[in-house]
Amino acid sequence: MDISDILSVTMGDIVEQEVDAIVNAANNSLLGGGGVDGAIHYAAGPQLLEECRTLGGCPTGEARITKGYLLPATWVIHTVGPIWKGGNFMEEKLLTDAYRNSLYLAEEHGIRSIAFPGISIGAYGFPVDRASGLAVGTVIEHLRSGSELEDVRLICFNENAYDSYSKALYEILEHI
Ligand code: AR6
Repeated sequence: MDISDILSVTMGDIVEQEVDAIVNAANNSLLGGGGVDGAIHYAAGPQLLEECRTLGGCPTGEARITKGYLLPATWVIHTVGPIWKGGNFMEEKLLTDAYRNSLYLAEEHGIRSIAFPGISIGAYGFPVDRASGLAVGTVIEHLRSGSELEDVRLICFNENAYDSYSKALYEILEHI
């Protein structure tokens, strides 16, 4: 298996991705918000919020799945990244958990293609260079442990994020 055939870093809007599942960087309520969460709810339509109301929220680092409604994606995997509080509050473990639990949930639902935003790097303030290394490292570890995923996209919304996630991917691929 060649990781670089499966994992990619691209600039784009996650709501436009034609994949089995997109991941939402949500909050503990799962009842919507700003940033990518707001964009996903807007594009999916009000039925997404109706289904989210039935879920009873989501602890930080865990993930929940709903349908994609008006999105091109069939599913939305909602995960909650940590709020950055300086680095001593399990932020790195919780961000790793958010990626890992989203990937597990995807495998459980037979999902083959998935797109992630930069979880926690917006309103939640996680330093981009640390977040990108953790994101890429966690996805690669998952892909190497018997995954059925064929297409994993890390979608960046600005050039700064794009540079950081591409660099992390390049550096990790060079060392495996
Ligand atoms: N497609 C891809 N990436 C996007 C899009 C988009 N359409 N829109 C924004 N981003 P954030 P967080 C990028 O703040 O840090 C919400 O209010 C954005 O540029 O959306 O995990 C939730 O309800 C940034 O790089 O998520 C929570 O309360 C990245 O997505 C809180 O924000 C994540 O930024 C979660 O904060």
